[in-house]
Amino acid sequence: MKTIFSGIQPSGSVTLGNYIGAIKQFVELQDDYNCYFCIVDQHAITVPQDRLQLRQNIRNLAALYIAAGIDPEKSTIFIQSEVPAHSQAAWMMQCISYIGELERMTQFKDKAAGREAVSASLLTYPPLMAADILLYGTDIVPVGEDQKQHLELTRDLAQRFNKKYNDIFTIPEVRIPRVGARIMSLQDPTRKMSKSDPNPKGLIALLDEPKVLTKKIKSAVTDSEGIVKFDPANKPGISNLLSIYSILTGISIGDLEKKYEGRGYGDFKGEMAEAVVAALQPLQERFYALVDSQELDDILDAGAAKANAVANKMVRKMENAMGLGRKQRKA
Ligand code: ATP
Ligand code: LTN
Repeated sequence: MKTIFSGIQPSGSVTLGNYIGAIKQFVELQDDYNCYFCIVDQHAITVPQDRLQLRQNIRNLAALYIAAGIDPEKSTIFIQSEVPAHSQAAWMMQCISYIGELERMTQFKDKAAGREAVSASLLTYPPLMAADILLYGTDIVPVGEDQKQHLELTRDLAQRFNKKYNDIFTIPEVRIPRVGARIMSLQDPTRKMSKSDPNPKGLIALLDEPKVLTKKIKSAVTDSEGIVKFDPANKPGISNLLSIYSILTGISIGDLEKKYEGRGYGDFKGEMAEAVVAALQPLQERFYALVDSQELDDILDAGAAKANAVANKMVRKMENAMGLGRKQRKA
């Protein structure tokens, strides 16, 4: 069985973008692959976080993974900081990364822009991500479109290590969903929906209450034409809503266009809100039953134990290849 690894940062309320771009794929893939789904809390602290909020976000994300359909019997769910091999491997990956290539990452440029102080970790974030992936012999990494560049760098670093030291890493492939790879902000449909958006009106959180959710959809920015048509270049707002509506209901975009022919955006948004509420309701119920339970802790403990066992072996291989520490003796 091939191996899949992916991670999400506990950096805010998980959005519909995260669900459609990432989590939904995880659920679909778990029957056919050996899957690791990580809560990448060490990535989250590359920008300032409130400690209590971070703790809560970590737990929420773990419960959301499961509420959304990831089955802990099939997949390994764990918290990055509970598997020290990630930081050990990240250091080694940093040692073979060049500052120039890290500075070229668009996520670094975006996140560094406008900050008074830019942490060194914002720059060295991709080698940590490479470590996450390479530790498990990962074949495939399902992510949204925005992570493509990081995946290319991961492949470069893996090849560089293999060539320079020893051929120990599998070169991972990226897997981006055909539709919904880039869900846009409701307030600025030219920017991606992001869980750390300071304006909550731009995002739909998976845990938004029906009233809040309906209000956000009704106040989503569209255009003044009033025609429900999929045309991302000229009508980014309504096209984004059409994508979300279609993915959550399984109704094709063409059928939705027909359904709303001759009707205005008001009707469309009202019915779309009902559909989104209906799609999220069972997920929210499962979430609340799980988030404060001992069961969740047991799942995360088991996940960390399994991940530690696999990742520690790869760290030993990396250290051996680079000549760190002492030669291992047979007991
Ligand atoms: P942050 O705002 O803190 O950067 P984020 O919302 O961008 O967070 P990440 O934790 O960086 O989320 O990403 C988790 C996964 O969700 C990744 O696979 C990413 O590609 C995917 N993803 C994030 N935003 C979107 C989006 N708007 N559309 C589709 N996929 C997305
Ligand atoms: N950088 C990713 C989160 C992430 C990740 C990973 C995704 C960290 N490690 C390993 C896939 C595989 C992001 O910001 N979305």
